[in-house]
Amino acid sequence: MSKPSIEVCFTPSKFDLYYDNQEIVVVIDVLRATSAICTAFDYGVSKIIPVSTVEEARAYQEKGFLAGAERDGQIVEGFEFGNSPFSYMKGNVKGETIVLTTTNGTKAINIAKVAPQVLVGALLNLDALIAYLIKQNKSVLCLCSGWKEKFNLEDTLCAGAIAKELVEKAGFAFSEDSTIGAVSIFEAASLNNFRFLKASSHRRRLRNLNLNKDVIYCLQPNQSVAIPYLNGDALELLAY
Ligand code: 3SL
Repeated sequence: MSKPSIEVCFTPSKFDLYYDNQEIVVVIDVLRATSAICTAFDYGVSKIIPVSTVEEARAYQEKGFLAGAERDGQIVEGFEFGNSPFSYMKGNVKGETIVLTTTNGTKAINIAKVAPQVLVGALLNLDALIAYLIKQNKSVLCLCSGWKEKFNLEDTLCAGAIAKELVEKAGFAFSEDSTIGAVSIFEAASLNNFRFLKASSHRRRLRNLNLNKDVIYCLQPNQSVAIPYLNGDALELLAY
């Protein structure tokens, strides 16, 4: 039997080039959507409905849903939540269903919907996710959310961490240069993510918005064992 593969796609617009119809897709948006989603589940949220546009989020809000919306790093006016993991730590989300739209992350999740299984990945849930993927022994595609279709370092670094472990610990195969590049970026960071990403574009953007605290939180590996997965239109917590 052939070995399962692990590959990395750097941006959502290239998804069709890399997706092969059968892989588990892990959507990654380290700063900050997938980190905020893991945190919301850690703090008891029941479901998150990821939508691509502010208009869709508003339509849900008008039907009475709690909703979060972020664009360019800031909470969109009129919404309860943005994209900060800390906004989900206040005991205000327990048992709730939240509709969420973010600049890149929720769009990437919706693009990945064609896959048989869509999981949410971040540095925060890294080891739990890797252990789960190794157990499945199925091919995996890491989809980096990037920034407005541009490559970014933090999602690639996280994808590289996943790829390296799947290859070294479980013998997954790979053939794409994007995967080799992602692993090299993870190795170059040599576990000092904060320093490695110092000059990165989204760290600068979030620093200018006084969101350094969010960055520090999101760049810590293994603070969570939550693995959110897409069940129809909603993310739920995987029981594994
Ligand atoms: O791009 C996204 O989906 C967001 O994570 C961006 S931000 O970190 O909220 O600015």
